[in-house]
Amino acid sequence: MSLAIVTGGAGFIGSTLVRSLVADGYHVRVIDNLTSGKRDNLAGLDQVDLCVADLRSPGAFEKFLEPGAPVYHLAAIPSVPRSISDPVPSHESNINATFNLLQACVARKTGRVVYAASSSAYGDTEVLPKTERMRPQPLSPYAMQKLAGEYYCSVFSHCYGLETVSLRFFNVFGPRQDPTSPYSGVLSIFLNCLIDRKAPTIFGDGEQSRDFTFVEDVAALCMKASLAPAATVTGNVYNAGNGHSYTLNQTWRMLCEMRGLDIQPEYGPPRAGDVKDSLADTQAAVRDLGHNPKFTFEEGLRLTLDWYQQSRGE
Ligand code: UD2
Repeated sequence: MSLAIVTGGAGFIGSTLVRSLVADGYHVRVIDNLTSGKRDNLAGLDQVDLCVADLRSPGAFEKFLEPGAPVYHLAAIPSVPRSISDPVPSHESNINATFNLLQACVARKTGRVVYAASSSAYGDTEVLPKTERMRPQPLSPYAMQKLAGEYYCSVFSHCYGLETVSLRFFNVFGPRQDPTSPYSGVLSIFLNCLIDRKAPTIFGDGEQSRDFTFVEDVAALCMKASLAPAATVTGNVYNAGNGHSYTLNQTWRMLCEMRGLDIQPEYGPPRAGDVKDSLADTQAAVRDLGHNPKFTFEEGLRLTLDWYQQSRGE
């Protein structure tokens, strides 16, 4: 049985990827420090070892890497506002830990590293959709940190021959996304407000747009990125988006319609570091990686809503 390694595999996106890998016949080794990841996210999976280790300490995890095994690097501290209010931990986890991991992958001669980059790297562009050829213009420490990780991946490909592919995730949502923190992804918050029949708070006028991408489509793309021809993809960066965007106002209206409710959102001040509009050009990922998102936004929302209801026992 083939081995795959997933950093951050006990987190929301990581654990979905782990499930997809297991379904594909892999044995998966998860490296996670369990700061935001949860053992529960991996419950019921036999083909998984959880190695609790922190990538900020190089000596702590190198032994868990194996020659030739593909590595999916999803461990990170997400959130634009968290990186603004408390930049040191996210700097250490998003840049230093990524550097440590890449060095260890070279030393241990692992297989290809697929890196979870972020659409935030684009910042505000004059033109939509956002293509990989555009100059990055990060607007927050988080965006800058994720961009630094991409650059390190490309540099490690060029200088050390480590195969890497960076995927710029576009606002991933789905089951297991934790709605309980003030830094939680907006859809996890909206969906739980909907279940509670409560008004969400929208930061700004709600006309900002996002290319919300269902987590299973992102997991599928990660696996494709790991297997795509090395000569075509090594060292490259690709958009991992759905290719459609919705404003927050539209999204909340859609959710209310799904439930036959009419709840007006509350509005608060715009958030520092927020990107105005986000929409992925997916052509390069389709061409080079075989990206083929299967879930429309509405399908993803329904599946996620069902999951939250079940997990809350409703
Ligand atoms: C960024 C990245 C995303 C991913 C993520 C990780 C962009 C466009 N996207 O997501 O790809 O890397 O960071 O954290 O940069 N909001 C509300 N009310 C709430 C919560 C959020 O109005 O209760 C707004 C928020 O101001 C923003 C939008 O919803 O305009 C999305 O916020 P988010 O935190 O879900 O994700 P975002 O776009 O910062």
